[in-house]
Amino acid sequence: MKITLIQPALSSSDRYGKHLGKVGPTCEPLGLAYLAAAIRERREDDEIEIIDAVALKYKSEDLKNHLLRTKPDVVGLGVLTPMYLVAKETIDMIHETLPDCTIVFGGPHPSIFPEITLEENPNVDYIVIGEGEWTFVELLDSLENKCDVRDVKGIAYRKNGKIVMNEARPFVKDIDELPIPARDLLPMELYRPAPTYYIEAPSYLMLTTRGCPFMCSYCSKVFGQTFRHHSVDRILREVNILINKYEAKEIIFRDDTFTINADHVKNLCKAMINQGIHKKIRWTCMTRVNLVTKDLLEEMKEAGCWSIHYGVESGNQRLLNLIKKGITIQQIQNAFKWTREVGIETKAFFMIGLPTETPEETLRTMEFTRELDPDWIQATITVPYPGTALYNLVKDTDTLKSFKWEDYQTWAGWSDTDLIYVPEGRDADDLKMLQKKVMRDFYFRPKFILRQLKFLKTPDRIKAYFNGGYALFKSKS
Ligand code: B12
Ligand code: SF4
Repeated sequence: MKITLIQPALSSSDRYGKHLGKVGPTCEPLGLAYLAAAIRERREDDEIEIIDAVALKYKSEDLKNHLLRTKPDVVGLGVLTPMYLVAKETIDMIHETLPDCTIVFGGPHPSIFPEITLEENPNVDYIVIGEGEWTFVELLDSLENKCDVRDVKGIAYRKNGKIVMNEARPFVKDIDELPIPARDLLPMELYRPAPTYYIEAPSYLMLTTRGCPFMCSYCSKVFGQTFRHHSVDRILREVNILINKYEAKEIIFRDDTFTINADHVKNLCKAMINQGIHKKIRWTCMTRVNLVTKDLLEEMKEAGCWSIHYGVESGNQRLLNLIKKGITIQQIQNAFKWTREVGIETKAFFMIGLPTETPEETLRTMEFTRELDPDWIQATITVPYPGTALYNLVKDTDTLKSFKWEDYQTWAGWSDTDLIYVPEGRDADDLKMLQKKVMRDFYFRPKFILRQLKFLKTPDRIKAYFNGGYALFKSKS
């Protein structure tokens, strides 16, 4: 069979606005590369391609011409909430262009709303819910053999005009059984992360874990509560492919919570050092402030970790408790202090406009960004993504302003989209202004500028800093 996997074309400027969009990330759709690898392993005769319409800057017409040339039997689209509208338009175009092609939707958005998505998209044939590798392979087997799909766990579809939800598929227990993502099908030379994630390109994404046991109320978890990690051997095999085949200078471990299992991370660090990997690449990761200790950080530093992104979210303990973040202000302060002491850069994610957040609490968060003094911050506006506890809490109230999924953007302050969610008593324009102010007040400090001068080494970074600074400057406060 001929299978084409597509990442729909939602560009960086669609998401971050005209100015900030210039430094927005263009990242590998790893989900599609995982699927392609699984198909290759189990269905050797298939022809598979991935079209990353974002990286390739494909317009609808380009995609149409491409599909007319290649004529796939099955097209699969991976869909996050903000790309839903673009994905919808794309499938209608595909159906018009290739009426016999089977169309499959997967990824976070259709996994959260399988029934509604089928109702709203008569041209979608199947929805794959959750982890897609084995589900998609089994679905393809059934389609090719013209069997009934009722035994394929984890799909939703229409039968005799009615929507059928098959039995759910359990998460993959041993994630080492998943083949290494087929990056050779991606335009790897086109990917650039956001400036705060790398010093020197090429810098590529990699995942070493799936699942997160924490309960943050704003988080939509694709991979469930059960934490699973790859073995050290499997991780290093993939790292070596990135270094040797794709000439990676850096790796971004984009796991939700990289350090959940400290012993495993220590073993990984030791193996990186033993194999000399720490001399070939730098790496960065994301984790929680309650999941680091100074000795763990020391080992990470030695193994090549140059920066860590922490989810801080707020400078107010009341709000941290409310969103079930499960961390304390003291833990935040400790983690940033230790990380700085061992010589790893710190980056802090903050959220503006949390439920019930007062103007004074927003200001307190702004002060906290400076007191904590990380190397970088990112302040986004709270968006209740479907499938989260926060969404369920607000969906029937008038604080949720819209179900236009394309507006579910956390960068509304920059992109001029309307705010999706405005906590009671707060003003949308005020929140948008505050998002810009938090960032500008942080970045336009002499201390920040002087500290960052040391990184202005490559044309890439000079351009990124210039565009980032310009975007911050241009935004009206
Ligand atoms: C890397 C990443 C990014 C990257 C790249 C995104 C991309 N296109 O892949 C960047 C930085 C660009 C990004 C941006 C955003 N992201 Co993001 N991101 C992630 C992260 C950390 C990893 C994604 C990943 O590679 N996962 C690993 C692969 C294996 O999983 P997967 O992509 O989900 O694919 C599996 C299944 O979903 C399924 N599947 C996926 N596609 C398809 C297609 C078919 C046909 C089939 C059958 C199956 C299938 O099978 C795959 C294999 O099991 C996830 C968190 C996470 N743990 O997944 C958040 C996550 C996907 N992001 C999220 C969000 C909210 C955003 C933003 C909206 C944030 C913002 N600031 O505005 C933007 C939107 C970007 C956009 N284009 O619309 C949410 C999605 C929520 C939602 N309802 O859609 C997540 C889940 C984070 C979270 N916990 O809340 N993100
Ligand atoms: S925000 Fe991070 S720590 Fe919290 S539940 Fe989501 S993945 Fe887990």
